[in-house]
Amino acid sequence: MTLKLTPGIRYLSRLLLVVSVPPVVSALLSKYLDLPTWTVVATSALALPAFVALRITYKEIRTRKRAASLGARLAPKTVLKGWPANIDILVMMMENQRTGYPGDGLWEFTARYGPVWNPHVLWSDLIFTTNPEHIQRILATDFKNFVKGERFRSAMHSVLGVGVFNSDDEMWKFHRSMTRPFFSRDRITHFELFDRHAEDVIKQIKKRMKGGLAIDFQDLMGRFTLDTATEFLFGSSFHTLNASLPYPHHFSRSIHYLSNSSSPAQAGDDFASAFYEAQEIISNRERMGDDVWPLFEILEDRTDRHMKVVGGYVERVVEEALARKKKAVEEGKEAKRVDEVEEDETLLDHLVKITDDPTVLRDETLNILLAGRDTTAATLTFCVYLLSMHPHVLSKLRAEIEERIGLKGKLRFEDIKECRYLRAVINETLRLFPIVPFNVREAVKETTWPSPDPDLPPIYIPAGTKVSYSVFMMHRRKDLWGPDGKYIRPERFLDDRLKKYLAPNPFIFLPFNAGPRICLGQQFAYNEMSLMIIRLVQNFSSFTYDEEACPPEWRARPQWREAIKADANTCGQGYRKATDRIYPKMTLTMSIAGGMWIKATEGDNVGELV
Ligand code: HEM
Ligand SMILES: *[C@@H]1O[C@H](CO)[C@@H](O)[C@H](O)[C@H]1NC(C)=O
Ligand SMILES: *[C@@H]1O[C@H](CO)[C@@H](O)[C@H](O)[C@H]1NC(C)=O
Ligand SMILES: *[C@@H]1O[C@H](CO)[C@@H](O)[C@H](O)[C@H]1NC(C)=O
Ligand SMILES: CC(=O)N[C@H]1CO[C@H](CO)[C@@H](O)[C@@H]1O
Repeated sequence: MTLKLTPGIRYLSRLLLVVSVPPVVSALLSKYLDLPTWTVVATSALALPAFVALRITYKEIRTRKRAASLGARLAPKTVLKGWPANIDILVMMMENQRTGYPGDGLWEFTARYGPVWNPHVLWSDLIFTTNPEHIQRILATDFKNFVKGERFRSAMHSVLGVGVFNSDDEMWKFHRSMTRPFFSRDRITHFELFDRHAEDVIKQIKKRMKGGLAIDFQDLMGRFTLDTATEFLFGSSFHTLNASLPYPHHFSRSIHYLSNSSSPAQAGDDFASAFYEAQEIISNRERMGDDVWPLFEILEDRTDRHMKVVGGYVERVVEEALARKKKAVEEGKEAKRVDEVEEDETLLDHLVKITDDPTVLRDETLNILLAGRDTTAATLTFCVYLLSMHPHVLSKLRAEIEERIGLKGKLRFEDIKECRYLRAVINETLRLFPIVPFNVREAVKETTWPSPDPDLPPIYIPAGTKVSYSVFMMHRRKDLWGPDGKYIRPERFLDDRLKKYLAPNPFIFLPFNAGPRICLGQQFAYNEMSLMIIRLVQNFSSFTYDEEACPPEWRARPQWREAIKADANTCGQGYRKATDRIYPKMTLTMSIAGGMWIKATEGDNVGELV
């Protein structure tokens, strides 16, 4: 039997080492200097808090000195209720994560302190920014100085291992260069693959509509992207679109769990939910912070159970791929070039040409699955949510598709490039609901950032500081996007507003990040999403959002409607919070809590459109 060290045990043993220094030292001193016992006890008890207090004070003084010598200032430290160590802010953030609308509590800080501030929870610095110039530094111009870092890696490791998402420097370069050729051009076979699975989606919706009940479009998109991803990554699809789909909560809660076959589709459902749970756990670790989360995992690594399900499946697929390669080599067929990707090659086939290491293969494919699947599914879901709430956008989109492609029949790969309004609709979705809403990096060396207020000195960033940035909040700033920034206006990506706001300042729109770590799958995602939306719009003339079908505990909270009154105090965000009829929820990525339930009308009833 092997004894596995849980994250909590590892953390506590490090802590114990530190805590035991004062008693050991004072015990030794008392032995040699012959001091009374009470001094030993007293110094032991007081030494640690004194040491911690000294360290914090020393760090504070040093930081101020360094900042002054560079002519810079510190980012404003936030105060909420003034509890010690800003514990109240940690509690507020955890509570909002559980029940709030994204950005709750943070907009108030931004209104008070400007776009950069430091919540300074448990005396540790975290520089938070929604400023495009700072985000540009982090991602592009000062890229080398802002890494994911050891602390991020240790929180993510049990799920992401050492893949492209979770590595820095040379390791990251290795992973990125290994995967890049696979995404280097538009692959027609992918298009055919998307289309096959999209047809399954349409069939499922039509089938459900015949019964007159709503369908959870988010669940459907999760299946669509899992089926396509497993096929292009591994070569065989899970076919989860073929399993029984969940029903609205008021129809029957239990039906959801009734399917009890051991079909591959069921295995796919298990895989998907285990992977989701694991992601939720690691994103909570990141939120709690490096000194807190290990304490919640003393008895077990909470991801273990889920990763057994996920890893078990991936390891099997990797073994099969390695066996195929071995066979090919034995038959003398292995002459493919590593820097080229065959048209019908899966990612895994491509990777086994480069390495035989099963861990690298497992981690890399899981990283791509994580990076590519939920992001695409959620964006499609938010997009159809917006279409259902804004029928005039849908009818304009439908008109474009009718004109450029036609509402019936064959779809050619080249055609989707013609649909500019479609891209603008996708972009507007990504602006208001960027799927990676918050992100974090770590400064390697000290640096300064330009002050958002030109009358004030630049902002000092100490070495080793965590910096967090929110694309979600930046995308909603009306000083960057104009007075109509809070409304759904796809046209802003096509008309004068483009020239006025985005074109001169491209770093205000970063749904895929920027710089050397920009999303590898951006083009791939636009293609997959465009195809799915075109097929939906061809087959259906309207979508109706069905709030009643969503479990009550996950509907937009009634009190959110009040937020409109706090519009000014929250930089104009009260409007969105008050009008959105969904509950956007964050793990590592953002999705809709309780699902996104819709009804759809088939295409023949075009006349009914407003
Ligand atoms: C709408 C869909 C998508 C969105 C919004 C999105 C967004 C992002 C973002 C924000 C990052 C940066 C994360 C970070 O560095 O912290 C990222 C990275 C990445 N994305 Fe995407 N992504 C999408 C789809 C995809 C797809 C379909 C794939 C692949 C099939 C993919 C593959 C990757 C990879 C491999 C990285 C890591 C790049 C690196 O660290 O060097 N993404 N994506
Ligand atoms: C989907 O399910 C149906 C009926 O259960 C079956 O006939 C069909 O072959 C399945 N398709 C796939 C692709 O698994
Ligand atoms: C599912 O199948 C297992 C064994 O095949 C059985 O024990 C269990 O009761 C079934 N569950 C449901 C909900 O039918
Ligand atoms: C959408 O955004 C992308 C950047 O992510 C940009 O390259 C593209 O031009 C935009 N297209 C439209 C039509 O808005
Ligand atoms: C299931 C279904 O009816 N799908 C149709 C959706 O629309 C396209 C374009 O007209 C058809 O080719 C599909 O058969």
